[in-house]
Amino acid sequence: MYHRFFRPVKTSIAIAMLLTATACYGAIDIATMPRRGGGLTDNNDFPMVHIMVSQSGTTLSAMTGTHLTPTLRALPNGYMFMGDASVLNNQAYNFQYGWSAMAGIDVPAGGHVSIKLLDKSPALNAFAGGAYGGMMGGDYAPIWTNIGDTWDWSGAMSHNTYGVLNPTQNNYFATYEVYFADVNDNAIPGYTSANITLNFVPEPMTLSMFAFGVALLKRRRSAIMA
Ligand SMILES: [Cu+2]
Repeated sequence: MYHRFFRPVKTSIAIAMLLTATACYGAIDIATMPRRGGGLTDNNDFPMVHIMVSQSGTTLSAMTGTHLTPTLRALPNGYMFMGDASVLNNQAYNFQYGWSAMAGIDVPAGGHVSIKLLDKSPALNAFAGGAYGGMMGGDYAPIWTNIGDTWDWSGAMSHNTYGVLNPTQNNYFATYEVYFADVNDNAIPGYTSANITLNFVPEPMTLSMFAFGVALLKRRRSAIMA
């Protein structure tokens, strides 16, 4: 008798949890700004991860300053981005990675530094996010949409924003070639380019909270059927 009484009660709690989560999508959202570490993180807690580009003779090099792998985090329910940053709504995002020039880069006359996408996880999106998530000139225009796409780097510290809609993988990556380019983005002969791969991991919480609710509901349902 004890178990027969409590099983339906627990089932209704699980259903209530799911209904509450669903109802949140219909509520009025609070506008907020993108944060370096994604989600609603404090910028002070999530350092910049610089991709340091340097030159030795005619050879370019690129390496990340730390081995920290940025985490893609979505906004919690009840928050949203406005204006240009609204492209990030519903995406787990991060802009800790930033291109940064080391002293001694000597751009050939008439050239610039171009960064070409060589490969990426198909679901990984990139947006021209400016140094601090749109507050310093970024317009969140999609960049590096297709393999082979180039993005012209000014040489100033640039933190583009990365995002994935409803992440399903344990990690995401993008591989780039950094090279001296002419006005047509063709490589200027006589120089050696640098390749760099950026890695990301998604925060599991947003997905697992929902999955947990569904799993709980399924478990209770099968318990009742048994
Ligand atoms: Cu930076």
